[in-house]
Amino acid sequence: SETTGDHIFRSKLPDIPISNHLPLHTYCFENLSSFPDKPCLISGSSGKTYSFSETHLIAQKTAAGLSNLGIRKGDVIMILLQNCAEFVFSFMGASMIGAVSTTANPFYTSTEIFKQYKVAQAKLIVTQSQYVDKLKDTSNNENFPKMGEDFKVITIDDPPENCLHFTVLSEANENEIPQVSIDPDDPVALPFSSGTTGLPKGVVLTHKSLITSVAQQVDGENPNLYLKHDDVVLCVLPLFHIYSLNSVLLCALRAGAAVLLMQKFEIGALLELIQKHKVSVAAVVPPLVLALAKNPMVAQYDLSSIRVVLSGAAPLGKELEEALRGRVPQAVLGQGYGMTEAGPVLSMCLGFAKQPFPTKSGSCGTVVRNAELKVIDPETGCSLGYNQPGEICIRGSQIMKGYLNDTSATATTIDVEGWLHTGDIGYVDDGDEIFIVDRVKEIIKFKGFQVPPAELESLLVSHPSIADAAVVPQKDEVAGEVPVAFVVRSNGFELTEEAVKEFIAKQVVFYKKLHKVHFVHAIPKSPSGKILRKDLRAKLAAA
Ligand code: AYL
Repeated sequence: SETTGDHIFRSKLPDIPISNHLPLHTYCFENLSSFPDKPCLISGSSGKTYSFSETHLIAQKTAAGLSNLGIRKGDVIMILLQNCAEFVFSFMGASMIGAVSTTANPFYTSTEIFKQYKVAQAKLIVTQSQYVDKLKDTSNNENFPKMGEDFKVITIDDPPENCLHFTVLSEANENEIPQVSIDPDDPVALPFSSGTTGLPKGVVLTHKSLITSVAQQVDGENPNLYLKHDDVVLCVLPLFHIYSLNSVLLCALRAGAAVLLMQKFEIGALLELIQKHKVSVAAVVPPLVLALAKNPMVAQYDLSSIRVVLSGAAPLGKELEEALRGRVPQAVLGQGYGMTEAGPVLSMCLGFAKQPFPTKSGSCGTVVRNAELKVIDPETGCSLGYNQPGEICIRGSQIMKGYLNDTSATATTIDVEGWLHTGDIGYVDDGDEIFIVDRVKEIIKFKGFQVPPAELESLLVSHPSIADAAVVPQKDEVAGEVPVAFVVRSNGFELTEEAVKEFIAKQVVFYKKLHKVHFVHAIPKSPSGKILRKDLRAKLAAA
């Protein structure tokens, strides 16, 4: 169903056969018999290592354990964990019984967790004991879901009251996995994203989408992202975000590389682990590049094992890329460009290929193989050729099936011809490299994390003294962007900036906190009532 005259951009690598008829876990562990005893998961904090066969076996036990607890095909479990081996066992175990994992940030507030829990209709939550308090009802509302009754809670450490220990999963009998038949179009992952507009929505990623995306990166005779059996891939970015889940975990499992799990980012510990475990592939975000490029501690460590640095999730400045080059001169530096809804990877640096291509600084890579990319004029929808900036659209089997229970949001994101509209403005240069120059969607990116303005706006207008509000990004040296608010007070002028900031801070995870509040008399809007975000952004830039 190709529109005549569309200019379609393709990878420089040929298409490959992709085994996307398989269930995701079968695909990821398909090559296991050639490296059963190789390290698969390495815990950075404890040093504990699980081989590929151990990882596979514990995932199978976890599958049986989930089934014993009543989890059936199509059911959703919530993984509310920092990076750890149990994350992997839970995700793969769920896949094995046809269940779906919705991943959430353990730093979320109780309200944020329950919003996602409700929409996803999760039946069970895997977490750490320190987060269990957030799962308790503090509202005394009768309809509030109850721990142990409406949902089960499993903790990977000592279980508090009404919770079960992870061993009920990981020590179950793997021979008791129920027989389920999994269709390639069945969901397996349900990350949340606000996409181009509005509140966070469940992004339905199927077995087929994730296999296709992983294959586009690491499969074929000349993989776009070449991972070797002796690679150690750094997993410091959170696995609850699709970047790390897909491009680090699933890709490494498929390729037979080891994954070094770090619970959280701390520069000293990170450098120590890179040196100790001879990390060879580092997946990072621009603020981490900043730390590696500028922190004086880096000079005291041996980083010579690093051969690839992949940056993604937010724009990486050329200057920063050059600064990092000075620190790891032996490594290939490049970017991946992704969007949760796109499965997530749209493009990847071809300098990472087995037979690499030369690439340019500042580029986000070339469109992945087995996919089509086009750039359209945001006004007319007409497709554009080389070097002309417009909205980037992607088509292929890797993109999401749609938003969960939201056909209208799905229809505004994926058009009738199957093109997913990203809301990113970019162009493809003569060398087939993609450069992102702007964003037409609402989303604010704080260190690569999504901050949906609509969520903060709805919280703001729930305040009795706020009549109207708009939240937009402001450029920031360290975080890339930070959210700032324009607020219309409803009665008098008592409400202070501090009070507004405090009101929001109590209700949201740290990266959604407001950095500045501007009091205004009215929010600029279009005749149809849409906030004129461009005008507000321009106001900030001028200030
Ligand atoms: P979401 N450069 C500029 N902007 C980027 C880049 C990049 N390299 N990557 C992502 N973005 C922005 O859903 C862009 O606006 O997924 C995009 O629409 O949290 C938005 O972030 C999507 O945000 C990889 C590499 C996954 C990157 C990703 C990104 C997933 C972020 C796998 O290998």
